[in-house]
Amino acid sequence: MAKAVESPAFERQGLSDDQLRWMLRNMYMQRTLDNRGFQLNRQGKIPFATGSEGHEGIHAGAALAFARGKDLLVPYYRDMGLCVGIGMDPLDVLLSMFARGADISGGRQFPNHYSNKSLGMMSISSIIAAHCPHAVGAAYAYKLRKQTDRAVLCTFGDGSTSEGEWHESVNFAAVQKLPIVFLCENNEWAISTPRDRQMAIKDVVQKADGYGIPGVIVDGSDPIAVYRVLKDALELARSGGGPTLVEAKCYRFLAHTTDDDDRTYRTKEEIERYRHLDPVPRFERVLIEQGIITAAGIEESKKEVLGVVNDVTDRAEALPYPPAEELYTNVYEGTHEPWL
Ligand SMILES: Cc1ncc(C[n+]2csc(CCOP(=O)(O)OP(=O)(O)O)c2C)c(N)n1
Ligand SMILES: [Mg+2]
Repeated sequence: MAKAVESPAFERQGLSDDQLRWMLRNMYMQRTLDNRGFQLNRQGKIPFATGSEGHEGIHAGAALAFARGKDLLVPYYRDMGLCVGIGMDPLDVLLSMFARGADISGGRQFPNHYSNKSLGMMSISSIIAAHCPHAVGAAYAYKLRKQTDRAVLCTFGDGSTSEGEWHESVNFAAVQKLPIVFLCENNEWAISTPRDRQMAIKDVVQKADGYGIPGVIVDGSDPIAVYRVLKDALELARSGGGPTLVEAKCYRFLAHTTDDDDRTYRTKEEIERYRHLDPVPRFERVLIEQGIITAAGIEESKKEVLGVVNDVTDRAEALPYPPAEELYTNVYEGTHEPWL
């Protein structure tokens, strides 16, 4: 049965003051990078950006639960804060946005579709849920190789759980008891499709029952609660206990991407109704109440983050596109150039 986890009264879950302030900084970093993407797009400097405003609590908590150097992250396109949280350089975010030659994919990937082998981060797929079988395949490999101290963290949105590949992946992982955690970032929308047009159940986590795995709901605007739930689920996976489906409730405050006009399918009033779920002011309040940060400390942290984002924006923008003659480099195996 799915078990609901309430956001408890403040309980630091073994996290130090520095780790708690790190979480807040990660949330500022995500929001600042998000806004930078939208600004650069509106200035005509980059073709496309995604926004993850509202998902920051999930990303900060998940990033701390992830065991760097051991676990594998198989993220989706809305996971900028999670990718930066496990160690991706913000410069790489901007290089991807600007499609510069120095980008990890050489400027060839869709913007915001990062990968980073050294951090254990698989490439992001635009095709929703297409990455779930890949994540399960990696978890299967860990099992076959008896690498018992490693787990896979696979993330996706609520809409992705309607895809056949999602169901096949969860079923296979459950039957094989694979070391994987499925993290659904339920932001109530799949572009213009609201949750109640996507599924006839209230909670995504109910789907866990159909596959015989544990399902846990967590308040995605509380990074400490997310950390606790994911830490337990990843430990269960690493120790041979099989998969867990975690549903982190949140809300998408920005349009789906810079290409989307959300005024055509939802009202401003609805967005305001969800404002109480905004993880950033909520977590600021918690840390101030607990004496872990001061109002001045908050301003300092925001300023420092803005300085980093300004710096990486300038550096990325100043770099060149990949040279035209390298169009096919690392795209096709060997020297094969299909249209020459
Ligand atoms: C297989 C497939 N169908 C449709 C699309 C178009 N599409 C891109 S994102 C998206 C919505 C996904 O919603 P959700 O999984 O809830 O993630 P969110 O964007 O809300 O974080 C859709 C339908 C796609 N990329 N791939
Ligand atoms: Mg969604």
